[in-house]
Amino acid sequence: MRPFTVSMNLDNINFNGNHIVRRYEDIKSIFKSTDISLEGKNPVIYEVFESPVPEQQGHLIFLVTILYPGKVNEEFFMTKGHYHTVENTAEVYLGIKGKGLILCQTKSGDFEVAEISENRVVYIPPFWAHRAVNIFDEPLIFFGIYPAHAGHDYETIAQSGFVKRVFSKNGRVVIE
Ligand code: M6P
Ligand code: ZN
Repeated sequence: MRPFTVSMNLDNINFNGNHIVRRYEDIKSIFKSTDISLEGKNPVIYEVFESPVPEQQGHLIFLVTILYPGKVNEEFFMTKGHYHTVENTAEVYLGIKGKGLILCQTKSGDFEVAEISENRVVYIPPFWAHRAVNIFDEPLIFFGIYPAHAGHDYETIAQSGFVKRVFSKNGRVVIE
């Protein structure tokens, strides 16, 4: 592979790699309850623009995630969340726009919440699952980098979920 550059222009983002789009119907099972008001609209909850890099050890995948504002009943829009299949691999996020929380947890039950916002860097160490939550009324946009061979383990989260959820209650952000 040869060195390359891509544009970070958010008005027209495209890294020429995978473009993942997840809508309400694709991921509604991750939320505490279903929301009839979203059934017909089936809004896009988030999209990810990945770099065109082979999923091989040695490479780094970089990406931009756009997590839209919204709620499923009282629960803020969020990503599915995952452990890495190769568990001893880390990830770095750089906040570009908006405000959110990165929920992190380990299989032994440790839990941590990291705030992400413009110009804030979040380091997710090896062995920590991660899920982004948009707690603001604008899109949460962040850049990320992780080892290209890491892989996504969604199954563990699908089975046991995250320890905590994030809700909007009376205009306040509540983690419970
Ligand atoms: C971040 C990264 C990606 C991930 C994306 C969406 O951009 O962690 O690797 O794919 O969020 O999250 P998820 O894969 O959990 O749906
Ligand atoms: Zn990851």
